[in-house]
Amino acid sequence: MTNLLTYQVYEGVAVVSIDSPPVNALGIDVRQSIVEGFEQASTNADVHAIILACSGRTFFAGADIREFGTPAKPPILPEVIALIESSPKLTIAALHGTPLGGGLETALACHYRIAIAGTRMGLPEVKLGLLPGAGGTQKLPRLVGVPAALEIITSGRQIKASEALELGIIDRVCAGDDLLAEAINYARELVDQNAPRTLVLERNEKTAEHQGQTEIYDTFRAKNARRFRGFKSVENIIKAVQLAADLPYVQGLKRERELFTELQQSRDSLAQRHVFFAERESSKVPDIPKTTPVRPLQTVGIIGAGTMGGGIAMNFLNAGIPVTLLEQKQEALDQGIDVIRNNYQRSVKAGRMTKEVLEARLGLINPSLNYADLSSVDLIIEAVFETMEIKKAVFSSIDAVAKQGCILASNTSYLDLNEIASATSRPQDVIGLHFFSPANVMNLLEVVRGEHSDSDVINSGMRLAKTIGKTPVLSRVGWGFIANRVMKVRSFQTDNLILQGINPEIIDKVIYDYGFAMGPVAMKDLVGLDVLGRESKERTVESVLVEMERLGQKKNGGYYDYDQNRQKTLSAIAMEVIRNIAQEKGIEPVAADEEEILARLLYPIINEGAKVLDEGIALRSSDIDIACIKGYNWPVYKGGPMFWANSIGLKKVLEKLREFEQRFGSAFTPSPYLVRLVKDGKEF
Ligand code: 3H9
Repeated sequence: MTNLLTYQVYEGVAVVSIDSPPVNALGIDVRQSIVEGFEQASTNADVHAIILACSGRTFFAGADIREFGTPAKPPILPEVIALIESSPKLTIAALHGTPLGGGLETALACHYRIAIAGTRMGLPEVKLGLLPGAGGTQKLPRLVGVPAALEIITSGRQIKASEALELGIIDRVCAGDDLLAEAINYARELVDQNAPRTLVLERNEKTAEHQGQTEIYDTFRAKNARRFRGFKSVENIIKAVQLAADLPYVQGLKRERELFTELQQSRDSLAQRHVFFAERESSKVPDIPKTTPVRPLQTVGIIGAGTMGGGIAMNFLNAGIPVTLLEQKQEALDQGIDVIRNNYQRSVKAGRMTKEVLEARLGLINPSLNYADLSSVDLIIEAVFETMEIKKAVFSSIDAVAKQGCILASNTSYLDLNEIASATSRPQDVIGLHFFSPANVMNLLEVVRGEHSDSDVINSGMRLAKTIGKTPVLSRVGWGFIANRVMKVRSFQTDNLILQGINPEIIDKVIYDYGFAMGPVAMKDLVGLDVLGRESKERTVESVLVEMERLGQKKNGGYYDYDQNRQKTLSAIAMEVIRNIAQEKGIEPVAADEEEILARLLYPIINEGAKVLDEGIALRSSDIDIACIKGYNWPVYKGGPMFWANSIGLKKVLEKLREFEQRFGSAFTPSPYLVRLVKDGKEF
């Protein structure tokens, strides 16, 4: 018997229980253990029912993602599932934690499923650029029908036990919290009643009504076209679900396997698997062990109720943490709270929140005009105007009132955190908590480690990210930290390309086609040209457009004109301004095809990423990937700039940068770190 398996028989009910921390992923040892347990139980004449369960945190949380890309070792999961399905005994899966992907597929091989309340199950393979490849696409529609299966599998969402019961994915929710005892009783009940032993694969009643229909899939595609754009796995999922309705199970299963294999070998899935592990890695700080203490986080103070401060506040309110929101003037405070209320009201209108929840969240705000009201909070986040003078004054005021042990955080995007910390008597308590706009939506939290930040303060910053549902990335102090710094170079190159006569629409198209939601020129218009050009004293296209009161989408259009439906057309006025500025600066037109435009826009980001690593600002290249994905919506199926660079080949990237350096100057000078990596034949 492998040491992952516990096999016990309780008066005719065998319990096959697996223990493989942390999440009972279905790696080779786990698969072997299941087979071992089932073989024993299936051949034992005294056993009438078999319960498949797991100990630890969760029922199998899916296939072992680390095994993908390595040669498959038998028994592979579909074989294990077939073995369970061939058992002559009554079979029951006892679920807890997060039965996901292959885990749920294994449960669907049993005749019955019981789950403890709090269990969250699903088929999240889409998030890894995959589809459920062990029967999930063929079985879920048989249980819940085609429309629900399409929604569940393409979203990859987790379903609560209560909803799973309603949908028919499971058969019973435990009344109490002793899963095993209730599963054994349930097994006895089923045996006593001589309950039917129908396998999910034999059930066709839910799929029959959609057999031969194509419209349902086309409508689903069209309705979700925007959300699905670029995700190849979604198309394979839709095809596979259609097969469940149209083909006998065995044939559908065979096609599912082919569609799965195609995805598993794709670059997109490789990128998404990289992102899965990168996301988990980013919260680890090598010199700060997990055992480092965390400071309490019961209450928060936020200084500044503007767009950023309000958005930051919402994160804590959503997590049930009271927020003291501080402003200088009553009017600004009222306005800030109104914006928060309006944001929540939009959720209520969309049916994502109840009025009671809205009121409860707003009830957690303690509005204030007085620094003294921050004296008892555990964490203070400053989100005021981005100038050093103001930030230092605010930190000095915070220092005067904050209790001992309070974490003092700045949301600065570009400024020197160490200088800000120097305005206090306790730089060890100061960190950066850099949120990305809109702060209640974007998932990135850059935790900035100051020169003097204490380990427990950094650890607390990393942990609090999880509390408020963000992914933390640790950054050292440096202009723009990680995400803003590396992405800023794209903006700079966009300006250069425009002045060299490249059509802004083409620039936007290239970036959109790569997978971003919006091109950089359209993005400028969205953010507001007045906001962008603030630091610059130079006469630029944007400064002239702002002089002309063309501020972007919000007023008179910018690079584009906008109709009442926000449909855009390139502005003749803006094009004229571009030509004039190019002439003033003596910039000659340059021809570039789409491939070159893409390289000129994105290779400098890779280069800047190399510098960020070389300077020790970021801990690892995968952190830069996460920062760009979570902070700037870099398409997840490209894996982030550094992963993408590896997949292109660093040698090719370096050669291009050198060519651009020759043609366009030092903005493309390769980072010595990148040069070293190529010389040593290494990757990021
Ligand atoms: C699949 O099943 C394909 C099949 O359809 C077909 C097959 C033929 N594998 O997230 P956490 C590790 S595809 C390997 O921090 P949490 C994770 O890396 C799979 N490792 O904990 C981390 O390691 P470390 C479908 C895995 O409590 C540790 O476990 N399933 C796997 O916040 C703890 O993870 C999924 O996509 C795995 N499957 O969340 C589920 N899962 O400590 C993916 C986790 O070294 N997993 N690890 O950093 C999850 O969504 C979350 O991990 C889970 C726990 C919700 C389970």
